[in-house]
Amino acid sequence: MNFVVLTIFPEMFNPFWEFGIIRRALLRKKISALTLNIRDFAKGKHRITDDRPYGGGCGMVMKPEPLAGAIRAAKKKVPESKTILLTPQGRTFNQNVARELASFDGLILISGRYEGVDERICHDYIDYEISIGDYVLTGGELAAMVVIDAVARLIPGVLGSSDSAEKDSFSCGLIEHAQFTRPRTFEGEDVPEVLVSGNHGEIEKWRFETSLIRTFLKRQDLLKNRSLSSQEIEILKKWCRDIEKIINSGGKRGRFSKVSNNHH
Ligand code: 4GX
Repeated sequence: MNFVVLTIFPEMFNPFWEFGIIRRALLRKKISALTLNIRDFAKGKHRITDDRPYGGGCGMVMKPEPLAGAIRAAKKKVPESKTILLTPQGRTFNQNVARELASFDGLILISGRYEGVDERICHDYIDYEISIGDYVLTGGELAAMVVIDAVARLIPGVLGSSDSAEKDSFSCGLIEHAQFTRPRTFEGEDVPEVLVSGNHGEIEKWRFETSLIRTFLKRQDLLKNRSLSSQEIEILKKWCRDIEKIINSGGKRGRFSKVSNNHH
């Protein structure tokens, strides 16, 4: 995967390329990264990239000519690429969009500043308009980093086998199971017994059940937008039965009174 970023603040990306998995992926040539300064494609002594909006009003608009020049230069560097504008008007970014983008050879990401870019750029040069969420940033740079980060880790060889992308949250539409590491007791709270049992079948079962229940408790929207497997239906039914037992017993002490210690 070849990433090209168009921005008037290329230095913002330096620390992003220089740490962790992104740095390793660059060193191993699993991805490439290039930032082009839109200002380098602006004409005149002052290399101005913005101008006042036609029709008046506050704020500034990114001029079309420098952006068009930068996009043409980016396409020359990475011919087989899609062009993405980061904008609050775009399609909301999620794991499915990340997967779709990861299938391309290259991505040209345009990080705009000011109130936006000239509409004629959007019409003629852009394949995708993407928003990373419904809030307003001061520029598209952080949004581009979010997209690059999520896409890069889907490229084969970018993650080590120990942190495979298949087992991640969202890859199967559920959030992750709870995680624990040493010490076994932390501030009076123990690690669930099953995780130290050494029984891998039981551990897998527990993890699957907790990720399903955690999704139900924290992100019901994810379950509503997805079909359930028969195994998942069985787990949810078991929880329904357990809840009914509590209700029918009037909550007297018994097998279910310690449910809050189950680390779901
Ligand atoms: N998800 N912003 C872009 C300037 C702008 C406005 C319109 C093009 C068209 C954002 C987001 C975001 C603020 C980045 C406005 N550029 N980008 N910028 N949310 O809020 O992606």
